[in-house]
Amino acid sequence: MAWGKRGDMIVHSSDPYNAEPPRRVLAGAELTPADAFYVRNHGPVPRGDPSAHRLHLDGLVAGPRVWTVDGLRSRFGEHQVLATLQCAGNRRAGLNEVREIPGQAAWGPGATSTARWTGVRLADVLAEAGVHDSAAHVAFEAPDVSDAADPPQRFGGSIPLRKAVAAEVLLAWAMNGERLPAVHGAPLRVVVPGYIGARSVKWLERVTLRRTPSANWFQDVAYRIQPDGAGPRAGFALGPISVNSDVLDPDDGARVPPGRLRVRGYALAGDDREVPRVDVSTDGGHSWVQAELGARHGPWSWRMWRADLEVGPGPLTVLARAWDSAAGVQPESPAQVWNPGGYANNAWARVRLRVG
Ligand SMILES: Nc1nc2c(c(=O)[nH]1)N[C@H]1C(S)=C(S)[C@@H](COP(=O)(O)O)O[C@H]1N2
Ligand SMILES: [Mo]
Repeated sequence: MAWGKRGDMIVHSSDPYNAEPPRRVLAGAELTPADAFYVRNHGPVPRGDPSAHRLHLDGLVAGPRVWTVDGLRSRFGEHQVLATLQCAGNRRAGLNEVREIPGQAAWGPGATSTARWTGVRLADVLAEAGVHDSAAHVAFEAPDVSDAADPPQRFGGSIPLRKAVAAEVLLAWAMNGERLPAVHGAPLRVVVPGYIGARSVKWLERVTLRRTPSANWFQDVAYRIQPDGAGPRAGFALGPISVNSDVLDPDDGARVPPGRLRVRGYALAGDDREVPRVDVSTDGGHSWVQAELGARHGPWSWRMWRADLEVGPGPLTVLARAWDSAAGVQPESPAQVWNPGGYANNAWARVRLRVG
């Protein structure tokens, strides 16, 4: 199987490799096994010798540094974070139903996966180098060159300095206790919990302290919420993700027997918010019942949920919506959040079933 993934991955493109697991596979586990974890690549996976890898730290720092992965491991304390990555293109398929977004893959809800990441804190590495007062953003760059960018360029992006120095942001070499697989960024990636997946740059080669956000195409042009019909740099760059959920089981379009129906799904709140409540409706959103929430793992991880419904024969639409701890709630319809890039669809989850 390509890149060590399961045979039933939904492959959006094979070169570069982009794939998400089917809904029911995600439903099975709080931690997504590496062979099911979604993959989002904008260019070829770098082929360099991992032991020759270097991390360059430069820009507005007192002392620029060059680190090996072993050097980072021996100099700084090791930390772990249980964190969900979610691509901003997750659930784009729902936006396509409103109006087609040309040239972008129709991702389902599976561009969301959770792992336990091991690494050093970016905060510790930055403190050691001495961050200049004028620095406000931390830019990341990797060696993979993407033809999707205009002009073609390396993949990169940035996060605000105040996020970069937060304890949850790691330079990671392992996921779920195993060395990072090549396709997930070996030997080193940054993990930015609570932010769109694009900021968790894989094969991380350069960290640059700047006054302004990264000028990389993937920060400055792509991964933005643009107004309809506006120019490429209009709108705003995505950062923290918005509260979201989806149904993972049963699958959209499934046939289920009448009687008790167990519905399962995930919910995820952005940045440092949590998911205190998930609602499910079978009457178009007139009335809602509260789902039972799974284990609480803190703000950086999704929260699994389930609801037991009594269902009679006929067509049935199951809706779900999550709330976050700032009382943010998912909007009803993808038409409310449609945007030209097809990002951040967090409209109510909706699966259409046939009972009987
Ligand atoms: N170097 C590099 N880093 C990258 C990307 C990429 O194409 N190149 N894709 C980003 C995007 S858009 C997402 S959603 C996540 C996906 O991480 P995964 O492939 O490990 O699931 O990686 C991010 N980091
Ligand atoms: Mo992404």
